[in-house]
Amino acid sequence: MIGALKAAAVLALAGSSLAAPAAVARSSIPSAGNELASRQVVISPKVMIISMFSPEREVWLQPMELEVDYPFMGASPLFPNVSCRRDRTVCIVTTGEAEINAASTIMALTLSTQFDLTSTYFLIAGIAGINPYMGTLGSAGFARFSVQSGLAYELDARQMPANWSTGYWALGTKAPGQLPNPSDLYGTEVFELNTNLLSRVLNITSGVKLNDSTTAQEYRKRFNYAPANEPPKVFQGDALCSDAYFAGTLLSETWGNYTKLMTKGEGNYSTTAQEDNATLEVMVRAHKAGLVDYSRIVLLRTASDFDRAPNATADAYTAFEAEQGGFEPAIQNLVIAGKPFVDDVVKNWDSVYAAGIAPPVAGNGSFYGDVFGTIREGAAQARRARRSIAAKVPSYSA
Ligand SMILES: *[C@@H]1O[C@H](CO)[C@@H](O)[C@H](O)[C@H]1NC(C)=O
Ligand SMILES: *[C@@H]1O[C@H](CO)[C@@H](O)[C@H](O)[C@H]1NC(C)=O
Ligand SMILES: *[C@@H]1O[C@H](CO)[C@@H](O)[C@H](O)[C@H]1NC(C)=O
Ligand SMILES: *[C@@H]1O[C@H](CO)[C@@H](O)[C@H](O)[C@H]1NC(C)=O
Ligand SMILES: *[C@@H]1O[C@H](CO)[C@@H](O)[C@H](O)[C@H]1NC(C)=O
Ligand SMILES: *[C@@H]1O[C@H](CO)[C@@H](O)[C@H](O)[C@H]1NC(C)=O
Ligand SMILES: *[C@@H]1O[C@H](CO)[C@@H](O)[C@H](O)[C@H]1NC(C)=O
Ligand SMILES: *[C@@H]1O[C@H](CO)[C@@H](O)[C@H](O)[C@H]1NC(C)=O
Ligand SMILES: CC(=O)N[C@H]1CO[C@H](CO)[C@@H](O)[C@@H]1O
Repeated sequence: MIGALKAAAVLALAGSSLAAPAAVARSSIPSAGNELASRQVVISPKVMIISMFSPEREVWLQPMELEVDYPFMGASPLFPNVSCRRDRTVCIVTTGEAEINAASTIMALTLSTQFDLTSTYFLIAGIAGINPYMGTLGSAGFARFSVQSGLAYELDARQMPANWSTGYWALGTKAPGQLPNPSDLYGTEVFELNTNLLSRVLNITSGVKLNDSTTAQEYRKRFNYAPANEPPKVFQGDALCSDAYFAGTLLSETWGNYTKLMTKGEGNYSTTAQEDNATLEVMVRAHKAGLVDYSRIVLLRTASDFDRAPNATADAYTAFEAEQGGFEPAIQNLVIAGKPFVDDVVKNWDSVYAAGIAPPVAGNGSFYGDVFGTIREGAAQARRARRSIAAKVPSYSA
């Protein structure tokens, strides 16, 4: 099976002007004392784009020339290949939708012996619902926090205590608004990314002109407040991760309140999507294993639809079903907002990105990594991990 995959990857390169990467039989790899770190076909991209389904994937293929396919074990049955530029500096993986697919695919990718991802930057780029107080249809939000909604108790709101504002409350607590004891945390509730890398990304992308549609322009006018009724912009806003596709003012406020609660007031619920908590949990584990550098992750969510109706009296279901015109601009804006970062990594690899951009010194209530503080040492830990893995990866990389 491994041999077949390796052969496919090598075959895929036939016709490329580049030589195929050295395919080294497992038996010839020097024993490094760490099987996970042994690599067979070393593809070490500078950037790996992480998309979740076909439209998010296809929009990148032509602009980034991602035309060489590498099948890998454990990939989504729908998306069996990582696709790379011919020089293999930039690649894309597609996880399949929602948390289980995201976790499974990214775990398989980080454990794959075909890739060395220890220095790779990851751009998670997907579409999302949008909080109208933070953005609008087409907006592109780069996140500091990703918060998971799924770890909650729920009563149907028709049967909740009369003085409650929502039927959801955090696991291990007695009522909405209560923070779980640290001992009750699962560890996937909140993830914080490298804010120093985020600052650079926001700087690079602040001027970009985003795509829009006339339907979206019309729909936006129903909101009588900004930024919902303004043209889309790049902004900083946090992502909420939920397998259940919720909508309406009350649930949106529920998860906005929950985001504030779980980030100790520092996060602003902005976009809502289905995968990020799962992807980031894998990245924390892979970082701890020395397989990726968690400080090199950027999370972009572009808005395809509003999470709620234009006003509190409008019918939530009608708004949910409405043709809002945000889908196509959101897909286009993944590339429009994300490509400047990808290009920056490739262009400034030697001067900036190879060494990495250290996250802030953590430990002051920071959630960098997961809420457990699994990798809270941050930059120092990441660099140590990278050095040690560099020593283990055979040096025949293409
Ligand atoms: C995956 O890559 C293989 C090898 O290049 C190719 O034959 C196959 O069509 C690709 N599958 C998809 C779904 O793109
Ligand atoms: C709701 O009512 C219960 C019982 O009367 C009380 O203990 C609780 O503090 C109230 N909760 C809120 C959020 O007011
Ligand atoms: C969110 O929190 C605010 C402020 O505490 C509260 O007024 C509101 O009812 C909450 N919304 C929901 C849906 O729980
Ligand atoms: C943002 O970019 C400008 C140049 O485009 C540069 O002068 C400035 O220092 C940058 N700021 C940060 C925080 O990177
Ligand atoms: C948005 O992208 C579509 C598809 O590429 C294009 O046809 C349209 O002109 C773009 N609109 C704007 C306002 O950029
Ligand atoms: C984001 O949250 C912070 C902290 O709660 C708050 O000060 C800030 O105004 C919020 N920003 C927006 C745009 O809502
Ligand atoms: C609320 O939205 C509905 C549907 O868009 C609209 O018919 C109604 O006039 C709006 N109400 C207010 C007060 O803006
Ligand atoms: C953390 O706290 C220490 C001591 O108060 C301070 O020196 C350091 O700058 C703080 N770091 C951050 C990232 O706020
Ligand atoms: C609701 C849900 O599926 N939550 C998941 C978030 O991701 C972590 C890690 O993969 C899972 O443990 C949770 O179950």
